[in-house]
Amino acid sequence: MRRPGGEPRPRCCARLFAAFAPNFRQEAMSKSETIVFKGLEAYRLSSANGASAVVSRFGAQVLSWRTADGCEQLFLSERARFDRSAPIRGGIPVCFPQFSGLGPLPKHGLLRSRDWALAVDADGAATLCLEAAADAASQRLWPHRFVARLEVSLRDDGLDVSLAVDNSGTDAFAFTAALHSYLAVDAIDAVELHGLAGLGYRDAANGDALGIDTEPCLRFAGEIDRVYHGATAPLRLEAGSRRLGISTSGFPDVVVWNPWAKGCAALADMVPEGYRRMLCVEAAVAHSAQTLAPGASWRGSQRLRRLAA
Ligand code: TA6
Repeated sequence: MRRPGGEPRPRCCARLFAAFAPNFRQEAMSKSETIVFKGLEAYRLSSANGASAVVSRFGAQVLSWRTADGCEQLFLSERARFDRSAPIRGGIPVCFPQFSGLGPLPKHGLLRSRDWALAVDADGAATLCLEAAADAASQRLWPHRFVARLEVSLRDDGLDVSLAVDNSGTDAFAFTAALHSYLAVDAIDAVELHGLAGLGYRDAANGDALGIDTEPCLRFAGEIDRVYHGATAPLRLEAGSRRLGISTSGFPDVVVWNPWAKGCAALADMVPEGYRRMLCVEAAVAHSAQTLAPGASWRGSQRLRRLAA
């Protein structure tokens, strides 16, 4: 995407993308371009109505999603590190092949601190696909062959993010995974999350206690770190003037995380009050691992939609 020693230049691969994604419709004036964001090589997607998104090659991480009114919808910590020495705190980190500490691998797996390659770029369309495959480093820790693809599509009123995984090896493997979305809120204690009532969860903030959500909506007054099982119905985030619809496909679970004051203070890449302006609502495979036979593929996606106030 960059000329040697020169400025990044936009790429034009719309036909290639159309072959990859037959349902793709090129939206007038939508575009993708290569940019440098906080020193990292990244891609900016723009839609005709003025919405935009930024995706870093490092971690294939969405770092910004602005709706047409200019409002940033994702939280990105002021103290996030962009020197590639650590995962970036905020946006939408990709967790694979391990969610959190559910196994022997580094927390949240192997891909959030890795450079991904551009797989398909559609100049003229606000969609982009990045790819990361097993390499010598991943195989030292996890001896399986895989190809992971992250597809990001900016819509006029929303953002679709999909993670696809192929088992390109000769043995079956099992994985857990997440799109660890950090949603921006103005004040966490004024936030309501609707759609989880009646679901069972495991609460890592409470000794992995199991519970059932009996409240009509989730409100926040302290640390929360729950995996909701079988959370496949759409959710609605109400946070003052911010209203988001959150839906998933392929991911069976939803993780809700906020570290609150004490947990936040323990994170070097967060300002002390940072927890007040974020809520992670994550699309996850976390309750039970997903098994993938040789040659088989899996795909999960999270769709964020701005709702009218
Ligand atoms: O998804 C929730 C979680 O697993 C929490 O337990 C919390 O630790 C969070 O992820 C952030 O993890 P990180 O490694 O990015 O600090």
